[in-house]
Amino acid sequence: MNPENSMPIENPQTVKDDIIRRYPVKTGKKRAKQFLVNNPAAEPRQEIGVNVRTIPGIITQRGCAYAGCKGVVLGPTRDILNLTHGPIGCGFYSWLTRRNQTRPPTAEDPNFMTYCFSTDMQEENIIFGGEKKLRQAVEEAYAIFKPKAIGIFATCPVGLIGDDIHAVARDMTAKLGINVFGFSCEGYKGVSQSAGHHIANNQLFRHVIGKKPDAPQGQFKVNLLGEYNIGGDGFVIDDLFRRCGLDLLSTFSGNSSYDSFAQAHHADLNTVMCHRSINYVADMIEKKYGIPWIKVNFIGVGATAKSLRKIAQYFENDDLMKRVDTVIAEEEAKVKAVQEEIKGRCAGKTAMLFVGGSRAHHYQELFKEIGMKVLAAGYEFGHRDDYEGRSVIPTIKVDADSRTIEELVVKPDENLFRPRKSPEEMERLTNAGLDFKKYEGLMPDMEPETLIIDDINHYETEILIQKYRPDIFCAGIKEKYVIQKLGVPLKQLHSYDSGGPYAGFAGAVNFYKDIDRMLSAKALKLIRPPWENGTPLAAEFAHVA
Ligand code: CFM
Repeated sequence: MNPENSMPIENPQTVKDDIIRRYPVKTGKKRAKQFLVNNPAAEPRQEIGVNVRTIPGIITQRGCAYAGCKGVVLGPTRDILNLTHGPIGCGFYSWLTRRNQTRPPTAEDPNFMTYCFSTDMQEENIIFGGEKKLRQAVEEAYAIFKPKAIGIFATCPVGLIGDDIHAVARDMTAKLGINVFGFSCEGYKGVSQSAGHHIANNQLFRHVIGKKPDAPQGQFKVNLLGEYNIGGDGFVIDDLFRRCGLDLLSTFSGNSSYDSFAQAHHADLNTVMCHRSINYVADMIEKKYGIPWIKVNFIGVGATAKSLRKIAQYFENDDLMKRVDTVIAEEEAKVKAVQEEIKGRCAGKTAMLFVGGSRAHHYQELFKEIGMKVLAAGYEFGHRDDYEGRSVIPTIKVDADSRTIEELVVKPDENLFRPRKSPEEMERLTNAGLDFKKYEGLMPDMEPETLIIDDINHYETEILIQKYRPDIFCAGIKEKYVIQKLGVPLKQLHSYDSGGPYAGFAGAVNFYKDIDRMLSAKALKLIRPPWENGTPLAAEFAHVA
């Protein structure tokens, strides 16, 4: 029963069938592959259809490749001057809305994140070409800001008219003597922003990582990959690492700088937080420089403690392990009382999470810790490995859309390749339970009979809410007000609304409190959705033979 409205919860298979039945046949067939009733024990294991184009006409939650490249991966880097080559809207709408924070070490250090740089293409540039304007913009930006590096980001029209941003980047590198590189991240380049992550990361790997020869000081040198410092999450993790005695060389890309990327190859361990956006970089760094990687998660108290212990286990140092245990004990003591109190009010309440490519999984930890149940979840743009685990990677079919994304061929670097652990050490650590390169994905972590829906759309969201009336829905700004008008509170798990940080122990407390407050608020409960309030407008698809 759903305690809120005492309606019996429908059988999930019936919910799925009911949703699929309402689509035109072809659309229904496609959507059925992306829509599972979870059965983690199934043999053979369930396979989900993902990373395919959204059907035109459907209101998706997804973003574009440009958003994934310029906004997600390079957006949080403060001293690379990010120049959008395109009409002004692309630059404007990717300007700081993600709440990715940064802290330059001193007031003199550059921070370009508060600026929005664009070539502001006009019709004339579309017709006669925009390269001249791009050259001028790069020179002007250099003259004013004197950055170490400039990134040029292509938008859809740039790809369509064929401006060669890479040729401009090469010329400008030669002329200005700084690192200028381009990203062919036209919005249409892939089926979602996931393609843009890959384009961004390939270029960082090619043009920046490994460029700083001097090794920084430190005993336990790590990088954190796939943490973007939304709402200050990265600051919380930085603080935990510092107190444990870990030396964080580089975060990709929360609170990052050009030099931090350039020195990443000096680390002895890579830790991967958001698997979707960056797992291939961890693989490439391992191949080229010999640095192993492990999956971590700093969302949730249990997950944070486990991740810190995994890092300490890797370094096989008793002092480090003791320090980590002390930090965990101190922090857990502070969290427990809040957790228990809030659990008293939230236990048994229900949540749905439809977010990006990793948070729909990671945030389930926090809900579980206060006794809440997740009824349905899914990614906007996850790949099969994010749902089913990395063991399926060799079986993933490469289709025409993924073929447009370059796969770099990486070999061990002649001078810089240095395996951090011998094969015997790696084996010993693996046998002791340290899983290298392992991610099990979202599906095994969810209860049987929950719904797993990839690239959920507005229409399906509304039916889910009608049928289940969850106590809270987690998604983004595009969904927020539509869902709240149906009487259900929406927590933004992209920008966190005005809240956060939610990472680590301190972040968990913030999250529990925010959820508790949202579930206790009475206002939205007064709103009756259309189906409980007279006759809603109904429409049917015309089934054309
Ligand atoms: Fe990774 Fe992200 Fe996410 Fe992502 Fe994103 Fe984001 Fe996200 Mo919004 S990199 S996949 S492309 S954790 S911007 S910080 S919240 S959709 S779940």
